[in-house]
Amino acid sequence: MIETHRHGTILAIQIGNPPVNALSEDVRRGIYQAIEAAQSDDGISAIVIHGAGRMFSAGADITEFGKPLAEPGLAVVIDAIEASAKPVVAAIHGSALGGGLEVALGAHYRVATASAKLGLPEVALGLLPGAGGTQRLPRLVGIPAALDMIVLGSPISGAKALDIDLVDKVVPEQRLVEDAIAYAAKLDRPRPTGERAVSFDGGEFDRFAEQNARKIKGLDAPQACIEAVRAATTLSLADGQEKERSLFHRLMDGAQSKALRHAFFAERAAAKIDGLPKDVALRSVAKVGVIGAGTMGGGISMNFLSAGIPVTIVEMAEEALDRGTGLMRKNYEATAAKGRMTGAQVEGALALLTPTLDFSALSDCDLIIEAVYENMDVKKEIFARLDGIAKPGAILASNTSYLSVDEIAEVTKRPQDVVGLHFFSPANIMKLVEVVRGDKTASDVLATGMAIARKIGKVPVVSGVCFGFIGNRMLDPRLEGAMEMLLEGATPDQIDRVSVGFGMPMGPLQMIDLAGVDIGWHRDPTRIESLRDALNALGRWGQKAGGGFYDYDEKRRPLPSPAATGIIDDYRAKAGVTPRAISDEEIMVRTMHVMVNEGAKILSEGIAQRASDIDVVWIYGYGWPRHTGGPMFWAEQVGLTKIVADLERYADRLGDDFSLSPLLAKAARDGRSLDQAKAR
Ligand code: HSC
Repeated sequence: MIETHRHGTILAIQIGNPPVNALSEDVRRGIYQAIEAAQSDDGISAIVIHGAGRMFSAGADITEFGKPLAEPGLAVVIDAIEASAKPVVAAIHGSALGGGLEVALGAHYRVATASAKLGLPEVALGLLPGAGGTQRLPRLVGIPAALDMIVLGSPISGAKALDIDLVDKVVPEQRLVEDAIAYAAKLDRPRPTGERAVSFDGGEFDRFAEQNARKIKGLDAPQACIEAVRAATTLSLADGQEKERSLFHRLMDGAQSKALRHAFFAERAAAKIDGLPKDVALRSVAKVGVIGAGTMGGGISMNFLSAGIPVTIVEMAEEALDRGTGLMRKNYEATAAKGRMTGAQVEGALALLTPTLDFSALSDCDLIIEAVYENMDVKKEIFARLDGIAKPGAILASNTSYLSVDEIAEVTKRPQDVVGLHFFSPANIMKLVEVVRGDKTASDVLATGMAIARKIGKVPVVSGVCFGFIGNRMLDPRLEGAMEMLLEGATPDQIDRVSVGFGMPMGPLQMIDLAGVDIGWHRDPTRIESLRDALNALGRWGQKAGGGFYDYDEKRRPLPSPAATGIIDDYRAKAGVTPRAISDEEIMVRTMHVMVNEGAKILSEGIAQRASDIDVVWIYGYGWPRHTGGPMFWAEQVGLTKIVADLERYADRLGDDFSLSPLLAKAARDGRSLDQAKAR
């Protein structure tokens, strides 16, 4: 765990706790003992702390959270580092995150590689830096930079850290330890961070709160982070740390941190595929083909281009191809205008794109993704053609959001090479990719699908084949419930407010407005068999048509629509429905609980490998509020017994298609989690 080496009079303390050098009990004890022993060793003039392997340290060992804290605590170790009478240098490569950076802040001097990542991401776990970070960082870099790093959790590079005086020197990675030792050899005294005063003018907090109000609204941890940093401006290090500690414990015991820590591990668990050997050899993906230059095809292509992977994009007509590539350029330029890309990066990405009308240009691609509209016959025709031209071993993927990957694979002579790669709109931004495992999908194809999704910055989750896979299958009862309640008497605003109040980015009807009220519409304005038909017949197709359930202002904010209200009232009257009052509780059950019920079915059928995979799908695909942990975690926190009781209470309003998931009923009855109930 901890190794020490002497280099002349310099003691190097190496943290070795793979894979991320988490500061587990043994590591803490090892550092503490080495620092203490060095104090009375006349042969040691200075100390260097560095990490073995990929990084300095990813911070406290999150797996220890929730268990009794074993001594020495991290704050004690860091205080001992700072109190060292011999200068201590932290030598940082890879990542120094959370408690890892706090160790470096306790050191008297810091050297880092230019590409190292330094950050305090505790806020993403619903916590704050609890080992002195909120007190030491402002003393080193001032309030504005400290607030950015602590409250927003955004890491910075070693190069940027040098600019803001967080590190003293940037050195090349291959000479990190050697240069840190040489640096330490020249130091003659310690320089405790805690002895510095914080410079501030008082206005920093208000300015920060104003600029970031939207990002931190309703979240416990950012508020506590601000409070802790504020303490650094008035209290001594010791008193500030005490304040920090009490805020840390309050957050640790709260529901939000529990949910956020669940989300952290859920995301990593999703990377693990049942029944797949860990060492399965991946197929190489050096060139990608995309069929269809529509919004999805364009967005999907951008992900690969941005990751430096060449893309050949195929369309049927010149006009569609030009429109698609034009939109990609526009999107890239918008990103550049926000300062997130340079002009050279935009041109570099687009230079990797080959637009063509020639289908056979896909013959040298390693992965080909079909992204045309949802029609099984069209998809089958494309895959049959692909089978004829794709090179042996190429992965053939469909971006279908509902259709059977097995049925698509059947038209080829290589169903083992076929997989679903379901991106979410807008595909260049949304992080989720459902990697759909067909009956015959080969292990290496599945594993490559997961790996390539990660490579382009996505969060992949494996789904089995069913109509709508994990996400859209759960979306269906949610949207249906909303439409039915609208007919029964609720207003769009009343329905959506329940979801938005819960923390969703938008309600179900706002979502239909965004996707298009006319999706799947028969396009016959005289045939009015549903409320949706009635809206469509009068051109209320959603945002793209200026309005659907809502009108929209120039900032695309939804406004109550007298026109939509008129159409809804009229349709209700014609359908003989007398509107009734609908409670927020009923809306909750019919838009949220029904999803949990469908999720439980998805789990019991093996479409999702584990309940937490479903949470990841909803957090990254639909903006489910991360601080509630995802729908399945949320349901378990509410209590499955309550979820079941609520569903049963409204059973007669849930429609003939509704049936209670036997797995959900069993888990509730036995007082177990859904995964436990499934395993039995
Ligand atoms: C913290 O530091 C709190 C402190 O402020 C003070 C606490 C003191 C409290 C005192 C009381 C008052 N621990 O992500 P990967 C695992 S909070 C344990 O796939 P990458 C991960 O689960 C911490 N395990 O790798 C996975 O395990 P699996 C603040 C951790 O290369 C494996 O390592 N720090 C862990 O893509 C590989 O991870 C953070 O929030 C940890 N800290 O990314 C940083 N970190 O293989 C969290 C990772 O079994 N970590 N694991 O699935 C990360 O952001 C990423 O892991 C890295 C590496 C960017 C480091």
